Amino acid sequence: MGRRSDVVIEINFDGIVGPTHNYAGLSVGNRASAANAGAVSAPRVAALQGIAKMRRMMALGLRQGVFLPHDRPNTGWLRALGFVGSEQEALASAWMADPALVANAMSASAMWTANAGTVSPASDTSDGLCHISVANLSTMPHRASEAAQTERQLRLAFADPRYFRVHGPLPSAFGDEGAANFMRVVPANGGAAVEIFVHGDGHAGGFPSRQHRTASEAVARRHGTDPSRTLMVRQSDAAIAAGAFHNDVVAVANGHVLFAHAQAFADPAALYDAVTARVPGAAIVEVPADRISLDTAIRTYLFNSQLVTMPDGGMTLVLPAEAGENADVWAWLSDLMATNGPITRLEVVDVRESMRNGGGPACLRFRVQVDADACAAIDPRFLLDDAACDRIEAVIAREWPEAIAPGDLGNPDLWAQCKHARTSLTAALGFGPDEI
Ligand code: SUG
Repeated sequence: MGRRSDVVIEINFDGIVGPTHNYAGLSVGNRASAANAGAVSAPRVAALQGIAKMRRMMALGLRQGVFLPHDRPNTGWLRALGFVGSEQEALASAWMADPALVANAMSASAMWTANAGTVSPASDTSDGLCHISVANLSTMPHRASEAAQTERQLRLAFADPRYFRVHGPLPSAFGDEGAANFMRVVPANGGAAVEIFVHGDGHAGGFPSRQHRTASEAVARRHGTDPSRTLMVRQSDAAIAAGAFHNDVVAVANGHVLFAHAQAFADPAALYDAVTARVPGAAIVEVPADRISLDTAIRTYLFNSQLVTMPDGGMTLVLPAEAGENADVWAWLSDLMATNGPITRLEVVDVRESMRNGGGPACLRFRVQVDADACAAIDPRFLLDDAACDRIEAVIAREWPEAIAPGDLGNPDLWAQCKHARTSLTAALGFGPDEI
C-alpha cells in the first residue's frame, strides 16, 4: 500500500452524452423518461450541455474526469437475442421484429455514471484500498447491458492495484444501481466516514425498487467497510411511488452534510440519529414537505444537485435549471442561503436534454475520493483539462447527430453515424480501437 496523505481529492467523472441519446421511454418508474417518450432528442446539444457543465465544475476549482459513451447500437446484445448476420442485418431484422429491441440497443443511458458503480474510498475499507463495484443495473434491460463496458472502463481508469480494487457486477438477481443509492457523511474535521446504502423493498406504487438490500449488503461486504459505520437504509415507498427510482433523486450528501427531503426515507429519524451518533458535527439539512412537496422535488430534481466542497472549504449546490425556475424551490433555497449554514453557494447548470430522461447533474457524475498518490495513478486519459474539453467538443460538434426522432432509431445511416462518432471520440482521447 502506498503512503497515504491526508488531503482528499474528489474527482467527478461525468458520462459524455453519447451520439444515440434519444427518448424511447424505456425506464418504468422514471417520470421524465415516460413523459418524454416519443419526443425528438438533440444529441449534439445534449453532449455540449454536458461538457459545459464539466467546464463549469473545473472553473469552480474542482477536479473533473469523464467516462466514454458505450458502443451503440449494441449489436452484441441483439445477437444474444438471436439476431444474426452482419451488424446492419442483425439490426434490420431486430427492427422488423420489434423496434423496442433496437431502442434498447441504441440507449445512451451510460451517460448517467452515478449508476456505473459504488465507490468506497480507501479510508473506509479494511485493506486501505479504494474499492469500486460495477453496478449490474439488472432491473431495466437497456441499462443491464451497460455493465460489461462500464467494467472495462473502470478497470482501465483504476488499474493500479496499489490503490484500487475493481469488482465485477453482482449476479443479476441482486439489483444494484451503484452510487445513486449510496451516500457518505464524513466528520468536518476528519475521521472515519459513515457509508449509507439506500434500498427499496419490492414494488411501490407499481414501480420496481431497483436497489435491493441484499445487493447493498454484498457490495459493503466486498468492499470491507466497517459494519459499525455502514448503514442499510430503506427508501420510503412514497418516494419510489412518486418517481424517485433512485435515492439521489431525493437526497444527497457531501462532507458532513446530509441534504434530504423529509419523505425520502422510510424512517428518517432513525437514519438521522444513526448518522449524528457516528459523525460528530454532522449537519442534517431536511426540506419539509410543506415547503417543497415530494412531487415538486422530483419534478425539479432539487436533490439531484451535486453538493461539492469548494477549494475554500465552503459547499456549493450545483442545481439543474429546472430547480432554479421553481418558485417553491427558489424560495426555500433563498432561506437556506440566509441561514449561514454549511451550504454557502448555489450554481445553476443547464442539462435539460439529460433531465428529460430523468438524469440531473448528480446522475451524470461518478464521484471518486482519492489522495494525491492514488490520483496520480488514475489513467490520465479519463481526466479533463481545457484542451481535452476542446477536443471532445470538436468531435461532438462535427459528428453527433443534431436530432433523433423515434422512427430514426431504425435508420441504417444513423447506426453507422453513431458508431463512427464514438470511434472518433475515443481516438481523440487517445484510446485504441479495441481498448474501450
Ligand atoms: O435509469 N433514464 C435513466 C436515468 C438515470 C438517472 N440516474 C440517477 N438517478 N442516478 C434511468 O432511468 C431513460 C432512457 C429512456 O427512456 O430511453 C433512462 O434510462
